[in-house]
Amino acid sequence: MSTPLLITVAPTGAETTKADCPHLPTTLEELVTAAKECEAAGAGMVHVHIRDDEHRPTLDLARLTDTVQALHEATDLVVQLSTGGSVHDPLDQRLKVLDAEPDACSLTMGTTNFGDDVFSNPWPFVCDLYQLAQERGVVPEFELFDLGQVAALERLLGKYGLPSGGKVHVDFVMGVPGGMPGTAAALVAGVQAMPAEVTSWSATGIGRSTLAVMYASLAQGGHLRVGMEDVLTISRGVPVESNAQLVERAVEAGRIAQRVPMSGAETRELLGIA
Ligand code: KMH
Ligand code: ZN
Repeated sequence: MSTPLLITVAPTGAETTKADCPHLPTTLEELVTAAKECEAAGAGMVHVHIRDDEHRPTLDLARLTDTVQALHEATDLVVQLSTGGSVHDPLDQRLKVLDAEPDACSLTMGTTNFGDDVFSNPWPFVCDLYQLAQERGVVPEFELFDLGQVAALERLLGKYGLPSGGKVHVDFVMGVPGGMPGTAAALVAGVQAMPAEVTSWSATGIGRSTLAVMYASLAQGGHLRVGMEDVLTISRGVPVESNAQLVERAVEAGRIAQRVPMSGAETRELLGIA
């Protein structure tokens, strides 16, 4: 019997420049094309950061709204907007992301050193964003960069109850310089510490930790996030050509583990999205 596998694709991120990586989907057209290819390859959800006309990260509301609509028209993927944005985005703008009416949003459970920068997620902001997501019926994906953030999730759920739809989906983002390492040992520790309310979880390893985290997640029955937000080489020194290439690799790893990729409709059911 095969078990379903959610593959979330994070095609763009906020950290890589178009100049450094011309294959990065930074325009709406490129993003929609990438999303369609990734859906055909086996993705069920897309985690979205957008760029402006100069390919710089932006949280412009009109662009975000157009992006959600375009992705809904072109695919059946669950559209998850990033509320993390870039390390330079102010907290009030990050709250306004929900005005674009996505199916889902990322919600990071605490402040993390992020390379030489700080990814700021103070507790009052986490609480405001969570309550706003509950009000708006937007399903959060709780992004955990560190083990302390697993405990913060338990605290949040204890204080404010379950998300819209009643499901609790977690994504371990591992291997960020400043966060937990992208190792099997760290993932085992994170999974063991998860609150009982968690109904599904995935993991992604940044950079060279990508394969270690992928196999560790599959070994524990977890789901996967892949994409050019997280890794830009397919093997040592070999650049990724497309996001679909990373989804295809995840599908293949899942196949060996007897896991079958979930469609957008199945992903909606998993995450409690109406
Ligand atoms: N770009 C990072 C600073 C998220 O999308 O919510 C934050 C990030 C997390 O990528
Ligand atoms: Zn992101």
